[in-house]
Amino acid sequence: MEKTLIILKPDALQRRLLGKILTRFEEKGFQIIGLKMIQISETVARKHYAAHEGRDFFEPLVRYTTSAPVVVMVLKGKNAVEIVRKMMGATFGSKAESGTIRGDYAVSNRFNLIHGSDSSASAEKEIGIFFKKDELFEYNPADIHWIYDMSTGDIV
Ligand code: FUP
Repeated sequence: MEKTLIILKPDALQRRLLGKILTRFEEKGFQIIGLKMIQISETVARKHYAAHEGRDFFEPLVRYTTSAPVVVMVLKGKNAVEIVRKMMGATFGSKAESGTIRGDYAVSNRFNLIHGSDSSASAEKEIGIFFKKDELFEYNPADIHWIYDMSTGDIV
């Protein structure tokens, strides 16, 4: 099972889209193991987006990310990183396919509603930035045997 870090960005909260987006992940079958509302500090935003430092969009991106509260969460599931990225759609709202979160709810190339880790290694790093150990929960979802076929010993 893989973990991934999601940020429902300031526009998602301001536009009252939190419930709709969260529902997609719940209905898909992911397990929520951490969830909270925070306002991201400038220091944390710069650290989280360090890979983009020096790009022309970096400063506006930091301003956007820190401009209002966000919801951060950790999802768990088989291939969670790749599946969540597919559900999010392309980076630019204007390019994202219909049926994806950005494709259905965003037109902007910056205000694109959601962040999802782009690899398992980034997920581990990002989860460490946003969550303390005691804010993440280990529990057995009641329906896990109907989400995956686990009868063979594998998760299928
Ligand atoms: P993604 O992984 O899809 O969130 O996209 P990136 O890591 O490439 O970019 C991070 C954020 O920077 C995007 F969510 C939006 C913003 N961005 C811009 O504002 N302008 C750009 O040209 C590219 C990205």
